[in-house]
Amino acid sequence: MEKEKSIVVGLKLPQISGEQIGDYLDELELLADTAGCEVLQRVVQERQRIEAATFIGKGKAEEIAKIVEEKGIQVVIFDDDLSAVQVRNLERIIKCKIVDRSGLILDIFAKRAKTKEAMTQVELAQLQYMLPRLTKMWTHLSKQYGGIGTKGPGETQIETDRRAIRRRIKILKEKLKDIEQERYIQRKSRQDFLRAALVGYTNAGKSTLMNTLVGSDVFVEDRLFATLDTTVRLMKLSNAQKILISDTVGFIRKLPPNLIASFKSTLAEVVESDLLIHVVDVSHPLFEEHIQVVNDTIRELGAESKQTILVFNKIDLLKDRTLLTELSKKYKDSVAISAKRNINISNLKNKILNLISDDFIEKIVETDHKNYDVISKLYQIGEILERKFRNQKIYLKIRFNKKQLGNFSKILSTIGK
Ligand SMILES: Nc1nc2c(ncn2[C@@H]2O[C@H](COP(=O)(O)OP(=O)(O)OP(=O)(O)O)[C@@H](O)[C@H]2O)c(=O)[nH]1
Ligand SMILES: [Mg+2]
Repeated sequence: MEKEKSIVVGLKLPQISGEQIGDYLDELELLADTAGCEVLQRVVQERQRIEAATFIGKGKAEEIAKIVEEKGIQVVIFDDDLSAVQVRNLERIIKCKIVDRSGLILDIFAKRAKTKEAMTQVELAQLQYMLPRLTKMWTHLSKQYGGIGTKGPGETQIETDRRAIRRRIKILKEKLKDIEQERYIQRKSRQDFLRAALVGYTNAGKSTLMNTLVGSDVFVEDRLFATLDTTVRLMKLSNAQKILISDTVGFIRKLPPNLIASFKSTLAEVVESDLLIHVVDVSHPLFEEHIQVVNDTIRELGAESKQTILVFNKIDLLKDRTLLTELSKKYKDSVAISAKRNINISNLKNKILNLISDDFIEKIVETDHKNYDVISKLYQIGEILERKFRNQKIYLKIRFNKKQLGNFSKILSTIGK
């Protein structure tokens, strides 16, 4: 498909530094590229405050209109969210499609969603985003242009009235409830294991780390939102200690709120996990802001009180590693690694082991050495630390997850029968 020619626009308010706005627009360009746009130019306006009617100043909008005409631009992308009125006014001046940040992110999600679950979630978020923006002008323009801002729910929905959209939203919500139920049952069946969830900003290297840790082949790409679903795998931490680890969708600055709400079933793995592994791309200039964004999102999900390990990834890209010494002082429970180059992975595994060790207990079992059934069952639920034989008896020192306590008692109750 041919790439749509586009311009990205940022508004530099007093609280934003020049460097920051540059980094924000770098990210916006990456998003635009992921959505299938070619960015020909970036425009930054410095202002004291937002212009209510047109977001940027009217003069600046007219300037953009000229560039659009000269260069045959098809889409103008704003780094912030615009109101329906602002979009309408801007389209009147600029005379091409106007897309805001949420619209762009939703569009990428729609293009990348593959599973039934992700597709349903994205469609719901898109319709909720669209509903207040469904004006005559918008509908008209969306029909006129294909490409970004219109993919997803399909052109047919855009033509229909609000009532039809509301009906569809209701159906989608019901569908999601069924999916959630299904997922819930699947998760229930895995509840004997401790669960860790990889979380982090998009492109931080979560899927790469998942692959390094468990030797899986989750899709990795140098693009934003490569992952939209949740993958769960069993990870071996030591000879007898295994935990479940999940990789899921990444977060980003100003993630549309409906999107987080719609992705509830995908993100359930995060909410229900025992431990969070927060992956950070430490080579990114805005990595500390990214940490903040991820922490805020985790709070929104209601998972902020979970034990968390902060993982500074991509240290192979750092020219100066003294930064890492500072970071280890500032953030306790952190570890610096390279998922791609396999640096310090064993340190990370040890850190996980240490954190979860509180969840393990040790017991001694004494039974007849011919009680093979009991012995093999004990081997299944935990790690045998010691084994001694004396007078036809076997003594086992076993270490297991507290979640196995019920099973352990069951095994013990069969002894002596
Ligand atoms: N140099 C370097 N690159 C890395 C490292 N870890 C991951 N990458 C690269 O970073 C990019 C993103 O990696 P992913 O694993 O897809 O990141 P993610 O966090 O899963 O991203 P999303 O699923 O899009 O949210 C890929 O190009 C990886 O090869 C690392 O330790 N060093
Ligand atoms: Mg990923």
